Amino acid sequence: MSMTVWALRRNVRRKSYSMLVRFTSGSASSGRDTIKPNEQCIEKVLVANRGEIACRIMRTAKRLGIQTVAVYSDADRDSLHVKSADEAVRIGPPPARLSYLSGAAIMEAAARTGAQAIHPGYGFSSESSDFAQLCEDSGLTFIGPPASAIRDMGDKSASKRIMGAAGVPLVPGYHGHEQDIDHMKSEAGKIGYPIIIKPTHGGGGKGMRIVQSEKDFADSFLGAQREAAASFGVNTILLEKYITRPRHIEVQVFGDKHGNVLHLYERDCSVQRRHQKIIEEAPAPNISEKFRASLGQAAVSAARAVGYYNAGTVEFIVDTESDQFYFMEMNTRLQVEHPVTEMIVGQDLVEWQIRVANGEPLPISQAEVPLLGHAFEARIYAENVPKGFLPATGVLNHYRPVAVSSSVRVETGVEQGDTVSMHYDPMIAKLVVSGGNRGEALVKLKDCLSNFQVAGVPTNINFLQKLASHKEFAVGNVETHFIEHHKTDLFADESNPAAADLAYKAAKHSAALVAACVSAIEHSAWNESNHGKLPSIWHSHPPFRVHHEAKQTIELEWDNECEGTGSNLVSLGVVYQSDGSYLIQEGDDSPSLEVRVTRAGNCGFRVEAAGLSMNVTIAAYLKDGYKHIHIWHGSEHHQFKQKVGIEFSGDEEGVQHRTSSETSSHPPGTVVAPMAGLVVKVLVENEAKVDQGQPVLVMEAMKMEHVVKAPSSGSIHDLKVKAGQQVSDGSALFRIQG
Ligand code: MV4
Repeated sequence: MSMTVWALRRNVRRKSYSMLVRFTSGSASSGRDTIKPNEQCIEKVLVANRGEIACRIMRTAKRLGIQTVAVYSDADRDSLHVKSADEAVRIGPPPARLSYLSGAAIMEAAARTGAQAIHPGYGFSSESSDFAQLCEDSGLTFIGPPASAIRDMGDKSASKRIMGAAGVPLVPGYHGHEQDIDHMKSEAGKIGYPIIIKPTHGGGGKGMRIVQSEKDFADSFLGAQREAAASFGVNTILLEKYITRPRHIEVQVFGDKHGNVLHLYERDCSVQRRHQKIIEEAPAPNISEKFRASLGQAAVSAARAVGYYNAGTVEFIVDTESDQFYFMEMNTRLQVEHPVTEMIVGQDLVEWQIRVANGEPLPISQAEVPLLGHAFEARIYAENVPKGFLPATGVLNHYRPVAVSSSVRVETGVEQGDTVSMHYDPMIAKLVVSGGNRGEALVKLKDCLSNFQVAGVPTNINFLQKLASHKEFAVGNVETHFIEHHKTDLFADESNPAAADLAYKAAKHSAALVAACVSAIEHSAWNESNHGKLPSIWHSHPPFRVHHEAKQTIELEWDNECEGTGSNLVSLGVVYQSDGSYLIQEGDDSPSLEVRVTRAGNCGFRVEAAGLSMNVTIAAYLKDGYKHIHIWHGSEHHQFKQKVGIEFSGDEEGVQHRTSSETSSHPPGTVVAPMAGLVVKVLVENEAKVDQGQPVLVMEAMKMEHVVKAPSSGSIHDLKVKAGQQVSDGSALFRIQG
């Protein structure tokens, strides 16, 4: 789409960026502005970032025929952004200040690879005027705004003075240099309480204080000063009238080096938590065309006031009581949520950034900016929602984002098997969807969220689904306190027994499907392990009946998101019937469910239960002495865990040693196989005395070795497995007797 637009302006079709540069250099008359014939030409770009944004920038660079250089810390050696680049340079150890924030290491990487330009992405050095200056001083093109604009906008008081002078609406407030407490207090009195105190440098809500009345002013002011000094190295403060129920609406602006500035409509980013945006959308819902046009004009005035070029965002808060909008700050970078704008204007903003950095004029005029429907972005984080949104780390044992299309984008920097580390932002992916209107886009958002599969680390996907499904969200009633105002609807509520009962019923049904699918895996694993050793008759369909007519018990513990809601144990009887189906019975007196299972590829199953046929995905992994099993079907996702009877090498210290006696029908002290796999080595013999933690045998599954250790000291009995033997999940390996 964007290529077409650029091509149309110059009335020529192009395939690569270098062709375009040659063309524009020689055809100054076709552009809005004269382009110098000695136009610089970016042929190799270094991306000074990691994760999804590094991948996203490199994708556009590649499409334009530009070579890409990634930089990486030791924690990211095998990351997707490194694999996505033509070349990659190690820049230091995991801590960002020693790698991604090291200007010197990045300059060296650029020199070593011959990159002519640096794209900073967002975060890290993207809003450092020093870094922008360092690039220019090193003869590199900084793909971003002029260093002076970064500096101007970095000081929130200075930026407000500039914007006020340019006629951009400001919240009544005080942005002066005089910082004496008595002077500030009298300014606060003039503004009228409640007021908000903000540090002039830094952002993200840090150091901000809401003051309800004059008696609280001194404490809040001094506290904010201390926090600002500690966090930003500058203790200057500004004061504003506090807007109680604002919306956060920001306008995407773009300027070129020829003085052209335009806006690409607005995004509503009101749905946030602790200044962390969660769902963003474009355009903003429930605003008039007139209001939209005023916002756009104010944003363009703001950008012009600082001689802006490249991508920028002008942030406003909108007072939902008075419908007034006010300038808050200007972000001088490409923002995380830029894809929702790209979706509604059909443009590639990274392409615009590169071309503008290269000296080209903007490809379209304000009047030519289309408004194509509606888009949402949901940020998928590795975090523990019930534990107060604590950032989570760990291995993405199962990672299957939704399929992308012209209306669905998945911006991600990770793959299945990657580790979400503690060193960086725990964002796993951005899910971006668009539709002809808000309703269509919202349906798609909910559908994609329910099909976005992540297992291994806890995520906020379920929470995002609740947000997207909220009735107030459906009608676009968003504001910055949305999550707080609707917390009873958004968080699992123990005090609502009807809802809890419904959730438990749904989980129990999913558990029955898990039991059937797991049994099917065991059966086929058994068949595969005996392949070639049994007459061919056993390989016919239905598979060999391992436990024909015998009742097996599977116990699952529902990993309920809502803690403390009583027992989450589900005990399931499984009977394999002669027609190949499974009879699953929950408890002893509930009716049994007949389930037919057909395997459908890796992790996939076709399942028919009580006449309902559906696609099911199952993922399982071992962690912290538990086997975790996830199931996805329809719009449901449930997770269960089972205690495993062994400990694995590589497990964390202090993990409880567990034997199957607590969970199954094996004799006490039995150690069971945690998964279907191959016994590689048996290290001890029957009757041998072993110490607690001593390796007994080595298993291999999924190309990984697991050392099965003695759960306690004692002697080994009933050790019947031999090296080379395939064992099924949960089967007895040996028994330990104290
Ligand atoms: C405000 C405000 C109300 N009144 N300014 C927060 C981040 C920064 N970019 C602007 N922010 C705000 N500025 C005035 N004059 C409300 C916010 C705000 C907020 C404030 C406290 C706690 C949570 C908040 C969430 C979003 C916005």
